[in-house]
Amino acid sequence: MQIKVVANVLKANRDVASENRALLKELGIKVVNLISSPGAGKTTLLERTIADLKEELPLAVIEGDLMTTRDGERIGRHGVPVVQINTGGGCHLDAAMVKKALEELPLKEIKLLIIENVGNLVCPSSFDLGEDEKVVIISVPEGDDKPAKYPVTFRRTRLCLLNKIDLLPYSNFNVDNFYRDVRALNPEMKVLQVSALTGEGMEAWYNYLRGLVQSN
Ligand SMILES: Nc1nc2c(ncn2[C@@H]2O[C@H](COP(=O)(O)OP(=O)(O)OP(=O)(O)O)[C@@H](O)[C@H]2O)c(=O)[nH]1
Ligand SMILES: [Mg+2]
Repeated sequence: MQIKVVANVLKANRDVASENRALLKELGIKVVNLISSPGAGKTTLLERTIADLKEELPLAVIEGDLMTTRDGERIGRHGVPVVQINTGGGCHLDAAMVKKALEELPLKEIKLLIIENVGNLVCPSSFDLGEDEKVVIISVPEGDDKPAKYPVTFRRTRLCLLNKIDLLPYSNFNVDNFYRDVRALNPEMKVLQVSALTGEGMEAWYNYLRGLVQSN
């Protein structure tokens, strides 16, 4: 009985995600679902991305957070449309939350929507939101063993950003071990090394976003 209920929740979520996907496709909007542990740098990466790309790529952001509007306020200061979702304790966003948030965004004016999921490396990857791509961020201080220990998200994504590479000289993070474990889980995974703080490596991430927006 318990298993049936969970299955129904996931099926109901998939149905709403399909509606979101169809609407966004019709409008020609590409969608990225950003997933990471708390503090890996999702909002910092978004802030720099917006500052560097907003004139070139009209974009909007949906912010997911348990309780506060702090990340939404950080994004709002950059002058792009943003909707903050508070899950009230829930550990991930779901498609119905995103559907409601879409009603608040000027969809006809944007080409790219980036969704910052709730900081959590496990649950968010099980809930389709209607995105084109899930992107996972791991940061250097978390340790190089995280892909092997939290494998599910790495099997469901095609791009991993290794953030906070400015901290590599002060850390025992082993980049070779990290790549080995990522490739063992997902041989197709593309990895980009970035620092959202210093801007190092960010151009490759921007090229990825440009390519996504131009794709069919
Ligand atoms: N050194 C360094 N610090 C960074 C970098 N990116 C983010 N930070 C710092 O990491 C901390 C957390 O960054 P956030 O961007 O708030 O992380 P987040 O993933 O959005 O966090 P949650 O929304 O709570 O899950 C902040 O103090 C940032 O300044 C980076 O590339 N290098
Ligand atoms: Mg954040």
